[in-house]
Amino acid sequence: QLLPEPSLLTHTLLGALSDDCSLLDIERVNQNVVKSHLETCQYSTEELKRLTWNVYTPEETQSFQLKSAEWMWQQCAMHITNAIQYVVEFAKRISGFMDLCQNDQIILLKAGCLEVLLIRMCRAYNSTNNTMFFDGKFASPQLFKALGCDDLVNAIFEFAKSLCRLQLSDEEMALFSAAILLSPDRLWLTESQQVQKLQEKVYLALQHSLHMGGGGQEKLDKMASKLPQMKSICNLHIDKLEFFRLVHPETAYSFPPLYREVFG
Ligand code: CLR
Repeated sequence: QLLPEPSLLTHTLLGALSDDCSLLDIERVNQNVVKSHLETCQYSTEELKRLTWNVYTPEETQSFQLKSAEWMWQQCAMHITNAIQYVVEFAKRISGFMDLCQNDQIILLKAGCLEVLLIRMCRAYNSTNNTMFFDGKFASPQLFKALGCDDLVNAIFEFAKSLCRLQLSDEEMALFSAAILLSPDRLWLTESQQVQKLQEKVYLALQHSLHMGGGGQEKLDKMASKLPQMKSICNLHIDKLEFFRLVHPETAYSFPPLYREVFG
């Protein structure tokens, strides 16, 4: 046999590439990131599975549609803020994150937390009926009509659907989230070198995990191809929030402080 098995080749490459990142290191990074994800993902897979058929009735959906934009934004901002707190906790548990200077920790979280939420979201999305877990039950995109941003909501649901098709495991989601959070190219980072080192380790762990689980490079490419879509959803969210702030300054002012800080 001329070519070694992919996993062997990966071993050889990893062994040859870095003395400071052995397979043992990679395994340690993997375990730390996956554990952090599972401890902070807000809803367990079992819990979500158990609730799959808990869908809002047409009457309930309509009552949400009849709410004011202010009320609906307030509710969504509250749920998103709550979810962000779990993402912050996830970041804190990633080895090395807390060793970064506080300035960089904040920059990474501000820039990456919505992207992490978008990845986590596919756990809370049911593609068989196009619904998303929201406040205890599964909601269709129409339920969010009162927000007045159908394009954003539809883009979010579309993204969830397309990410779901990749059928990421919790391990893959965990490593993907950590790799995105630890992006060394975020603006205003002071120690981007250090961030890059952390990201490299997580990336190697993700690569390693994908090669073990089969699919390998193809799946990694598909994951990477989702990044532009995530960026555009983040930008659209900022646009919508800005517009809402113009029309309803008092309501926007009463959004949770964490939400305002992250997206302000
Ligand atoms: C994402 C995964 C988190 C838990 C969570 C909390 C809030 C949810 C979010 C998930 C998915 C998207 C969501 C959001 C609340 C409002 C938002 C349902 C499940 C919808 C799409 C409306 C967008 C509103 C804009 C104003 C941003 O672990």
